[in-house]
Amino acid sequence: MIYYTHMENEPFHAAGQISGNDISNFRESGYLALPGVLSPSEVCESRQALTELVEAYAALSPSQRNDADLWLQFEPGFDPDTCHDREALELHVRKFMRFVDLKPALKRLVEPSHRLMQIVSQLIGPDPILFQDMALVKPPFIGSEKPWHQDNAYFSVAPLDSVCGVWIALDDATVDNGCMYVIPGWHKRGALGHHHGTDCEIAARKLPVEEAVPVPIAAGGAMFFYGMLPHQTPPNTSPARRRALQYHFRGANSRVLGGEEYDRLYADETGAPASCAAARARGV
Ligand SMILES: O=C(O)CCC(=O)C(=O)O
Repeated sequence: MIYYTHMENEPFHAAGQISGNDISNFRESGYLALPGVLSPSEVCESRQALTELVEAYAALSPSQRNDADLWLQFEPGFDPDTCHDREALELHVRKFMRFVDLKPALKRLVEPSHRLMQIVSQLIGPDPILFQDMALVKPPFIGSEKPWHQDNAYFSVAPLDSVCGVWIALDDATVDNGCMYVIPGWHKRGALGHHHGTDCEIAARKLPVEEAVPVPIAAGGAMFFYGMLPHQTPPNTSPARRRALQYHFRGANSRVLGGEEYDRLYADETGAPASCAAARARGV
């Protein structure tokens, strides 16, 4: 059953049900964008939770920050230890990681009864396992690019099609403020070699970047996508914030492999290990 939010007239997947067509589109294109996966109040609580994490971080001394459970990454060139203004601190955060045990509002979204989990279960099977939580927040004007990559380059999970990322817009994500871009269907093309440039990335010449499509999503909507789908987000060149949560799940029967086993599985068309760890080991 699809409800409508009173705010934006966007469908709200209150019951977490998706159609057979949605599932076929996910399998064929490698992604599925849905509006209203979070309710307006969940969007508001999630934004508030991120602000509170920055407040908690601001209260720590530099040495406490190194030891804290909470992990924040800032935009290049910004030193949080020399900034004593909380708002400026928040507007330079690029990434948060490992917050589900710190913020109940962000944990509720991945409880089995939540519509988000019900959608993931319909895509990769029942009882999906959460194995990573993060927030990617592109501040106005300075939010930097995330280059092309496959998320499986960062992981070591088998089978490769058992990984599903869920990227949730907490602000309207647009072409100007850095929405997702994907290459539909390229989750079926196998592992693509990664190297370390500005980040762990796939060289653009290995991809048909002319086939890339933007996936603008209104706040509360989410993109579900395979760990094998190449994707990228451009810099935020606008005055608008672009906050997003991202959770990664693996299927109930999936396994976490050791390095050598994963190097054999996640290998490019020549058989060369393609992951970020393999690139680091080769010094590229
Ligand atoms: O939200 C973003 O800007 C990039 C997210 C992403 O692709 C990732 O962290 O793997």
